[in-house]
Amino acid sequence: MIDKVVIANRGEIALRVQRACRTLGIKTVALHSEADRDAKYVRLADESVCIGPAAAAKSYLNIPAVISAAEVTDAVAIHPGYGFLSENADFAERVEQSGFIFIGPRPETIRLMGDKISAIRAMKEAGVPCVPGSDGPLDHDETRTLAIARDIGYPVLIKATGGGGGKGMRVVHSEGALLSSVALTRAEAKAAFNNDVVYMEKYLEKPRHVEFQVLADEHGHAIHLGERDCSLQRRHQKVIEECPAPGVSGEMRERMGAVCVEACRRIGYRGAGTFEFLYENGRFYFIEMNTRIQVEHPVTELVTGIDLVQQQILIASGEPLRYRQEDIVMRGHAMECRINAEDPTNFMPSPGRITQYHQPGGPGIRVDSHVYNNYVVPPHYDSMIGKVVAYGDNRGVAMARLRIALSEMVVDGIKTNIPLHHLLLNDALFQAGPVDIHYLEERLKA
Ligand code: MV4
Repeated sequence: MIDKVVIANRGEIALRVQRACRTLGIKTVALHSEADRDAKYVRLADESVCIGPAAAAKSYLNIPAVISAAEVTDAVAIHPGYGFLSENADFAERVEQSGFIFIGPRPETIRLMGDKISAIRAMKEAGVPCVPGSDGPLDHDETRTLAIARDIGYPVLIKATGGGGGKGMRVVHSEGALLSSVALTRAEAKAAFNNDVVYMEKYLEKPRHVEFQVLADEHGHAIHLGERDCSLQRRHQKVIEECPAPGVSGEMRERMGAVCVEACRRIGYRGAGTFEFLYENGRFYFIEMNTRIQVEHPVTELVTGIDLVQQQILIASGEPLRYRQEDIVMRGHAMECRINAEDPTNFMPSPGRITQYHQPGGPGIRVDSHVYNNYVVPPHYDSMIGKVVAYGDNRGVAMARLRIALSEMVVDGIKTNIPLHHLLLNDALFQAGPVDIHYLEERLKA
């Protein structure tokens, strides 16, 4: 059994993982950079180790430093959180080679899913519906590339297999622009990811982003925990997420959930994972799989009542899943606002001292945040300082509670995106139901 976990992350997720460990009676080791030395969650941990200077490359991304910290504290397992080393297959491999448990999927699975082409191939073989496309890399035969695009039909999207977070993508509207666009995407991908392999998909013009949460153990059991809608995003940064996705019927959920569960079995998936789909005209198209716990996991926790981080740890301990699919009941609706330390008008980061902090509460409100009065938001990392999550019997109740919670919340001394959340929660179209992935940016332009 795991009795001590190293938390290889910072901020709200480090605190979230720490809470899950404590609930399970597991000791925690907080790793921190010099910039995070005084954070309260670091002091709350049973032990802490400074792993380097503020720059993430020298601390939270420093693999030897993380593994040494596990060695000196005699820990059993390492939880990577999200971001940083969470989807680094080489890291997972070195954790295991050093004799520790990586709380996540097998390194080979992370590698398989980290390469978009191999991920799509594996999913297609497992029966998951994918976007019509090149079914593999584009080669240097221009006639063939032109033929694939003609076959798919314009517009098409050129994507880098090593890409992510929206980098390394280009929409092509006509044949005349195709070959130069492929060459440009290739060159950019080579520069950004040192991998010039690109592929082609039909470009879906107004999809929603709907993702399915899964849990799988080492014993061949897998379950799904329904879906989330994360369409409200700006520059590939999600802003508001919700569970369930409005308009996805119980029948559709069961069908797509079963598809994801079967795919987990086929690839021998282990741990928590997310299947990302584009959802357009009632159809799902797989685009990517995330092999980590995600920022927006609390909305699923509120609707299913299951602690996903605890489940990750139990699975990593080798335990069989305690839930069967029929035990998973989705009840009510949850919505999450990501609170960022940023200027709400120009989205510039706004680090600095929080001179006054007041956290909202009341029925159905959950706040996941590591900040407090006089906390200094460091300038070195992502600007998210926490999440306000609301639960209610239905979407309207959840949204009303979220609106009230945000109006109670006080974060003085820095700028935050709370005004943007008020705008969105009061937006008639978003209130009325689902919006597509372009809605927020179009709304901001208007
Ligand atoms: C797409 C697409 C339309 N058609 N693929 C963006 C990042 C990466 N996760 C995949 N992305 C997209 N792939 C096809 N075939 C549109 C996007 C996309 C997007 C997807 C999810 C959430 C937000 C997005 C914003 C812009 C574009």
